[in-house]
Amino acid sequence: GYIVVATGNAGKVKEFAHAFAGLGLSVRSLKDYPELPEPVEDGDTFAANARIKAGTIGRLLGAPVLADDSGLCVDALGGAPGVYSARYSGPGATDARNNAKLLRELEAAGADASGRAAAPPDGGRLLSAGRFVCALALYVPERDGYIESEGAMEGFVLDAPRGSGGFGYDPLLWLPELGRSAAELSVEEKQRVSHRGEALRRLLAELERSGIR
Ligand code: ITT
Ligand code: NA
Repeated sequence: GYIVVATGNAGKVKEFAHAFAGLGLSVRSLKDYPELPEPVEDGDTFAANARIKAGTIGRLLGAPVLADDSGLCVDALGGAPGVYSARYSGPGATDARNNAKLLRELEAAGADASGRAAAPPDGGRLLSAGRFVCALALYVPERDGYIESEGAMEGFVLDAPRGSGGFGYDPLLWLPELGRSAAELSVEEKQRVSHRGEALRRLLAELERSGIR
């Protein structure tokens, strides 16, 4: 069997493919449905955007569809980039440009979280506490409604990228308890501790309770 995830983000697809493989499901993403329109993410919250993406695609397909809206919330920037994480550096945004913009903004703000947690032993400064947040929405056609969950992963934004795994802002989020950045985790390790892994475990528990599968 397979599950449709209403995402065009290859980093998310890789993580969901890994997680659902354990349940014997493969993942179909928006790349597999080039005829479908891109959902318009105009919600104010991660949860609202996840519902928009799952509902738009789910109603068009008349099938259950999962969506993920996520981002990085940085304390020294009042929670930015938040729901604007993917588009932080403007039109033509890329992970590299978004990361560069984040470092510029934190430098401009004079952000400094030194001493708040153990920094990388081989150098690198902590600029601010922050967290990844992930909202999941599963569109359920029988109810024209949703099953929803959320997860978070706390860390500190570094003054320079570290690691080559993951995607997005992973190279900039330092996880003091693990002594690594999020980009220095394997897919398995990230799943165990990440906002997405937590949200997915909560969604599966919620599904179990609802008696849907
Ligand atoms: P879809 O809407 O098609 O799923 P998107 O990339 O536009 O793809 P979002 O609107 O949810 O998705 O934006 C999420 C952004 O937040 C993403 O582009 C990353 O920059 C960041 N992000 C989310 N989860 C992340 C993670 O696990 N690691 C690093 N960055 C993450
Ligand atoms: Na979004």
